[in-house]
Amino acid sequence: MSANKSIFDAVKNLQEIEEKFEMVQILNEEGEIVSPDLDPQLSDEKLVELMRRMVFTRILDQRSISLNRQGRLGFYAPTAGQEASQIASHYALEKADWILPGYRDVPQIVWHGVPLSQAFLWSRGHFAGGQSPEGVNVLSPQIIIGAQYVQTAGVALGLQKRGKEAVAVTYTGDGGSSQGDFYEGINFASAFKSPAVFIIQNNQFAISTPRHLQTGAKTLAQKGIAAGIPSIQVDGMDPLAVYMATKEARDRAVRGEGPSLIETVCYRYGPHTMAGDDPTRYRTSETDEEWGKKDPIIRFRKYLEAKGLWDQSKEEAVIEDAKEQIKAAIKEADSVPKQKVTDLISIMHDENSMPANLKEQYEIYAEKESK
Ligand SMILES: Cc1ncc(C[n+]2csc(CCOP(=O)(O)OP(=O)(O)O)c2C)c(N)n1
Ligand SMILES: [Mg+2]
Repeated sequence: MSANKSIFDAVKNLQEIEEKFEMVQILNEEGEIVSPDLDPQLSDEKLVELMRRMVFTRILDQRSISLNRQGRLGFYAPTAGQEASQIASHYALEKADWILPGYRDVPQIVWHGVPLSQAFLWSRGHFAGGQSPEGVNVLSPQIIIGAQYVQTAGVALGLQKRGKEAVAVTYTGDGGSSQGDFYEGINFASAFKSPAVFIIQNNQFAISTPRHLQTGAKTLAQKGIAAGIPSIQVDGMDPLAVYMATKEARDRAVRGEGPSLIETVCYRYGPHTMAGDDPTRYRTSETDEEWGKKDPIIRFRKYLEAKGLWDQSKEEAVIEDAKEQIKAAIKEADSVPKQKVTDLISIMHDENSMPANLKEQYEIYAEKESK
């Protein structure tokens, strides 16, 4: 026996854990159910509604890109390719749940009740875009990578202390799962057994950094294990797998069994944001094509068509409706008065509580703006 051979085989220990993280799939690329035992058995009506939301969201992405190019939107992070990860996970939630999104997660907050016009104002950096209507449990999309994971631990703890039957759900990316905030958030929520659902949308890139350079971990899901959190990796292009995983995680959280972590393996078809990155510099058209074949909408369409639940005319009606709603929402966003410098101060402080230096500036701008 060699002198430096340890009695405990730590390498084998790691391998055994990593091997357990197989990617769970329910609906394959051909639109066939491959894991009938895991099928969430959604009613026909619910299946159709899920498809409607995914198609609507794809159109919202296309229109947002073109509005951005026309200079009618500000910051925009494209979502095409991530509809199953975003919409099917949101579909497993209830109105009482809290969503803590990242900058790419605008579709989920829109389906949770944030008016589209307000999402557009958020894109423009207008403060009104960050003010969720009463009863819509959504925080403003986070720009600081991973910060929403810490906030989620706090919101979940708050729900727990108030005895609410609701969970806090958050999203980050493959890149976000390398942040300190990510680990702090999942650890804290697990230590307190708080009702949180942590979702990592692994879309393969953090801007131009590929997944394989991101971490030494074989899966991102396994990162939850160190925090003592039930964790799963699912096919993030499969709406049924994402729905099932999120529903189970939510059920567990409201039963008082603590947080869960879900890695959705997916792909963003577009650029990182509309601020000018060029994906052709860090990935190939072959990779794009390979992922295009896994498309969540194509496979769900096949599945629903085979069941006689979907056809071209239904899809066209959704597309028309989406275009109309988007048109009306951008018009509404345009009608909101432009924000003023004084707004930026007065939404933080009332006149009596303003620090003296801010009050001075407030008065200077109030004077200018009155002209
Ligand atoms: C703390 C912090 N560091 C760096 C950035 C700059 N940044 C913006 S997006 C991004 C990549 C994030 O990638 P990922 O988490 O995979 O999410 P994705 O954009 O792919 O959805 C980085 C590094 C930031 N916003 N915040
Ligand atoms: Mg990413």
